[in-house]
Amino acid sequence: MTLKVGVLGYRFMGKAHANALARLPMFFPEAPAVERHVLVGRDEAALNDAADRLGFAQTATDWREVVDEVDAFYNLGPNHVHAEPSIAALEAGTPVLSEKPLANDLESAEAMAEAAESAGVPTATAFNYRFVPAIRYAKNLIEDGELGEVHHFRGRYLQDWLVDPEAPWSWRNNAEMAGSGALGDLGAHTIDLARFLVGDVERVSGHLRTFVDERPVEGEEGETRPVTVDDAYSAQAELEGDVMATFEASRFANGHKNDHTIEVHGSEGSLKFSLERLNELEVLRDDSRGYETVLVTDESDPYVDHWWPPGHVIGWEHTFVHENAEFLSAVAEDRDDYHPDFHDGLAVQRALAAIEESDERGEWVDVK
Ligand code: SOE
Repeated sequence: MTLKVGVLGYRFMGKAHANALARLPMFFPEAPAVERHVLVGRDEAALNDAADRLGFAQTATDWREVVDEVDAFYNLGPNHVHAEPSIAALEAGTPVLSEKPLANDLESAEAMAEAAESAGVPTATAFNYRFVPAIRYAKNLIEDGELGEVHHFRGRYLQDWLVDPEAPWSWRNNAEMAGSGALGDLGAHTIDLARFLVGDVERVSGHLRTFVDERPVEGEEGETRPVTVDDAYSAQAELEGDVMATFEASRFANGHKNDHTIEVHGSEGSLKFSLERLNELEVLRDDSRGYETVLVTDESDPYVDHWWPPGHVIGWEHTFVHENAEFLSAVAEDRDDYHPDFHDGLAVQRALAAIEESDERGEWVDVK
């Protein structure tokens, strides 16, 4: 059986997922056969060009024509577009992958998770960093008790693409469209990894900052639009199991391009991960004098046997291949054990909302 995949959105994430779908037959032959069946977008000229480049059989300008005639619907649109098409697909019984964060606000995320519950089909929130071999290796270390009792989780996601005040305005700068800025775009990934590696976020104290409050509109000489979301956030948090956590993300961290780092400290050891060195994990074991750099490229390491011999490293794009292989296998087998699903996406959205509420109230807030 070949799964027909319909995809809404054809820019950055459209390319990442189309590339992943194209890699499956060669590197994950046990995953279901898939067809890049239909690409959805509004601008017909750009859409047709993208469909050719990304290898889609056909195009559509209205997602309503697509959601009930594909075997899986990928919603890769801006955050404010995640809810309506995804809920319509679920109501038609179609499994859905939505890019992260799940939505632009908590109410929409709750509606998406409810629709997923009612539909009873696989869903995915595309937190792709769960599919880095080194992150899976880290999870296995923690679950095997190698770090002992976890005391600290520390996550930072630093970029610098907006530090130039002349960098143009985009939907990511608008509260109605994005929901939040660095918090939802980058912090969502870190909060999801905290849930994956350690436990749920129970209580937060958040701080948001906007450094540049208006930006030029690309192609519109002299026109500017307001920035209504955060450029950076930091938060302290308590995680399930009395774990002390700190979270931070910025789009103004000069010199950092896509620097997502995770650190976990336990009673018996510690680990450190950096996305800019994603094939490695720094591990401190109880009896060692210092951190050991583990090159996570052995064939016994998660996902590595699908690629190359030890030391032939992989990259950012491979995380999408792993994510697609896992999700589409769950779709083909109609399994309900795929994670991160819409309920995981909602749990992250609740933490995002609590961080924003804490910033507004200036006090600690429980994550409901
Ligand atoms: C922001 O620039 C961004 O593209 C995020 O939206 C992605 O989720 C992240 O993986 C890389 O950076």
